[in-house]
Amino acid sequence: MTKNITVTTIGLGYIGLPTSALVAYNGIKVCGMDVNSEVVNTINRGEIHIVEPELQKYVKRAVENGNLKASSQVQEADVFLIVVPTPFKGDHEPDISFVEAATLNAIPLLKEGDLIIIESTSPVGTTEKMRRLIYSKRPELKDQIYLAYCPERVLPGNVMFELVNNDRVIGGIDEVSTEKAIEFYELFVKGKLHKTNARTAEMCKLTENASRDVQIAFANELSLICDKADINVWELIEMANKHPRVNILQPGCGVGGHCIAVDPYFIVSDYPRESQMIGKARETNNYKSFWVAEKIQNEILSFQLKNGKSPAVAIMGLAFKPNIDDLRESPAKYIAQKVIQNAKEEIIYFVEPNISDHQIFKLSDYKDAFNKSDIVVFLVAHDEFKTLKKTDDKVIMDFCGIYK
Ligand code: SAJ
Repeated sequence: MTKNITVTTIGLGYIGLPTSALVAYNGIKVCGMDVNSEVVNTINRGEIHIVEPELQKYVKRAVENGNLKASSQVQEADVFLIVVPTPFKGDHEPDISFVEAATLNAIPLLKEGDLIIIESTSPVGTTEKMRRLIYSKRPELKDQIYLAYCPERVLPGNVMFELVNNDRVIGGIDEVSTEKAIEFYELFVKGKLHKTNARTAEMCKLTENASRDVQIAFANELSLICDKADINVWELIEMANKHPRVNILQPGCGVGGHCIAVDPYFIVSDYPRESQMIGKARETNNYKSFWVAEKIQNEILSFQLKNGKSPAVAIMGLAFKPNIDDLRESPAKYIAQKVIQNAKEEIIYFVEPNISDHQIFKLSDYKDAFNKSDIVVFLVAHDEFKTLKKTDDKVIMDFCGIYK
């Protein structure tokens, strides 16, 4: 495959836009499609609608040299990349309707020799389903096109680096599709490209995130045990990790984001009997947030009983993980909401140094909130918080290891 191809990406979000920009940056003509016309206009001005380091530079350059344009319509191309969300429907069942809609949009434009790649996180069997859908509408294309699944595995905040340097797992519906997809990624990926089949590639993405979820659940479970056993969980984990074959992750106030707290359900939903541990890990990580909210409530009550007045409380951190501005599916945000719901007379300061304002939470400066509060609750281990000195006149509730 040469760089003389044309690419259409369907979906210009957190993965679709960086991927489109990177491919275009490498000298390939890309037309990105998004249903949101504001997103389309923003990109065509060379600007971006998401927060991601380095992305602006790539988009600006690619739009200016004419290799990247955005459109509300799917355009004809040699390679179609489907990078749309797969949310939930009902009780944590994966909803692949966006992947289906994207495929249906591309179908009338397909021609012999085209390559279609699905990158959206998808339940096992989705790529085969899309093959059936394509052939049902265009039977003459049977065995004339290539179709593969290749999950993204980039970490928000480091996307532009990881898109180039991470290894990729690529699984076609047949060997020749796998080969074609490998040729495509070779045009812009430096990491190794690993061949497999579509079902394994689909499950691989779900497995990666479920594996991390299970490991975090283990750490969170330990934190509950240690709370009862009067042991410092951070010290315990540090000590246990001195063993050459033990590597325990960190407990926190729950698991958030749009991937790790979501993808394991795609396995549980399709294989409920077999996925006991994966399902239990989801429960444990969700329970941890509930437990933290209860702990805060109890601490507020005991302060009132002891001092005959309501405390001032600082809720430190709202993002779903340290040093980012992303509040989607954030356990800290859930806990903050619980604290508001239960609040009576106490003053509550909400702190999130990575954003300037929020619709629900009136935000305070982190040093001010810390100094003015009787109870300080650390929910997210943002770097700023680590500079605050512990004092004996405050109750410190450290759920994310600020002072570990
Ligand atoms: N967390 C802990 N303890 C830890 C590590 C994380 O409580 O020791 C929590 C975080 O605070 C956060 C959640 O887990 O709430 C998820 O954070 P993360 O940094 O583990 O992962 P994400 O969601 O930012 O990105 C993950 C990555 N997957 C894996 O590491 C297996 C990334 O590579 C994927 O591309 C991304 O999901 C995705 O898009 O699927």
